[in-house]
Amino acid sequence: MPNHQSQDPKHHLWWKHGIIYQIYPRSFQDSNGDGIGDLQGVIDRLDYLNDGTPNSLGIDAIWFSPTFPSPMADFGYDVSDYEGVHPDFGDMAVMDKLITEAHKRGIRIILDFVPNHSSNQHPWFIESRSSRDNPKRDWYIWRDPGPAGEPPNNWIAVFGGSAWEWDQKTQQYYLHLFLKEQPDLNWRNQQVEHAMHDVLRFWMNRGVDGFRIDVMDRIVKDPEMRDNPPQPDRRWAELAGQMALQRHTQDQDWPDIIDYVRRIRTVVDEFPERMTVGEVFGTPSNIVRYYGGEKLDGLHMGFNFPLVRLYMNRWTAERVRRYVDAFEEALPPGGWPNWVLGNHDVDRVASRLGGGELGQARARMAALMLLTLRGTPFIYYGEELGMANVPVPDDQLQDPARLYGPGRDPERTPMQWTRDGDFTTGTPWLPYGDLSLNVEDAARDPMSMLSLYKRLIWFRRGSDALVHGAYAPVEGTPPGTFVYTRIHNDDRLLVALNFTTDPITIDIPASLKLTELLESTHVDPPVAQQITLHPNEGRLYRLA
Ligand code: ISL
Ligand code: CA
Repeated sequence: MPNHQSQDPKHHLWWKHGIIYQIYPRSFQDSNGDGIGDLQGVIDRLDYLNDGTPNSLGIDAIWFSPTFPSPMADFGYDVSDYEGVHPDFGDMAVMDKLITEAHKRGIRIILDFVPNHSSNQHPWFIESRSSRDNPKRDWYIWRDPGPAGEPPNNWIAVFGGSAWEWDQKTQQYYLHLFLKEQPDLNWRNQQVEHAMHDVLRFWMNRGVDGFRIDVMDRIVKDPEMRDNPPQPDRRWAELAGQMALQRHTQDQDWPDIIDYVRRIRTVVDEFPERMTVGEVFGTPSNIVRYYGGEKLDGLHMGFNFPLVRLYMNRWTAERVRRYVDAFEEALPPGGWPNWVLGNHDVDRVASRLGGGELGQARARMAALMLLTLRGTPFIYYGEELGMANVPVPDDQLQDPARLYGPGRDPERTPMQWTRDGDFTTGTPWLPYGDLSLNVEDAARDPMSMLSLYKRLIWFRRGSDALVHGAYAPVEGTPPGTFVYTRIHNDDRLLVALNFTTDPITIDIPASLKLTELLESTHVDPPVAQQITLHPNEGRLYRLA
């Protein structure tokens, strides 16, 4: 049976039918006035996320960006103890309480597993760098310099400069594909692999339901450490800076990564109903390699990122439909899709799509699409409010990744709960955005982004068509529109999206009889077979 067809609901575990909400822990809720969000703060806000009623958002799982002890060189993506909790966020007792309290509400907990690199303050690295014959030397990637003292190869760190750092004491370079404070672990050493597997078991034993896996695509590299070839297409360099001067044939997506992924999966499968979603990039066919092919014995899902890369002019119906169809086609049979509009590394969707009113209108339509496509939706905290990038004054910028402009702080600002913010009683670690956008007011306004998200989420939760149903694009609709059906037995829905800034009239084929307008990102229009979509409007219809 082709992939985009209806799926048997029996095979639907929580991570397939559920909606996953990403929390950047520093920015969701502070409970002790130090201006930094923490886990107790999240516990205090769990009812907002899901109290079992449509007054709440209605999500099924939370993915936390890293919560582990860390010197915070990369705000937690530099882990110095994989089996602890950073004191800024709480302690193990609060983590346990969070897991319990979340589970009481039917919310699953997904932690961020950072396997590619640790912090340079991790005891493993401190040992490894202490001498060349230390037993942990080979836990990281050390190489001799070239003949003139130069780095072993031409690899570039994602955050700029050579990926190799010279160690004066032991007279070798170590590899860091990110900051020099983030040395790459050597997964080709079995002790490392086993130690990292034990990290997964440690958290699953505490009740954690799954892992978002950081930089999944780079945990092993070319064992011969050969140079990356140059990227001949210079246009890429303008888009993405230094990294794009090379083709990452040797330090990304190395062919035997899948073996390591499969072994991670085997460990995760020791526990019932656990889930992995990995950070991978590139074409649909590259992403689906990480699902493990026909056997689906790799990741449960690889992030499907094309929508997070869409800016302003690239937001077209034709392009988005192409992405959707390409991913559906590339998935192995039974492979489950997923959709992402934003995360802690990219501009907020409302800003990317144009900012201001245009950005809001497009973000509303994007939300309707996100929550009606086939596959698991990921929501980045604040997206449900329509939060935009927040301009952060230069002297308050925190993100070390500042190669291209302000870095990632503008999309990491505190959640806006009320007109006063109410994220903290102290000074927030990053400034608030425009506080006229806040949960308290938005919850009272049926036209707000938040109310739209809540309605769509709760509708989706009760809809077999949206959760399990087949996806089929409707052909022959006017340029600038993307229309598709979601059908499961007699639950039949149609989604119509207008990506342009003009009204567009669509003649819906007579075989698809519209009976009821269920949702609009604009205002309620009358029901007819011929529908005129307002600029940037998306609609959801019931079919006869
Ligand atoms: O290399 C890239 C694309 O090919 C980058 O997009 C890179 O993989 C991405 O930035 C990785 O992000 C993740 O790991 C980083 C961390 O700073 C990010 O926040 C995290 O999402 C290092 O751990
Ligand atoms: Ca705090």
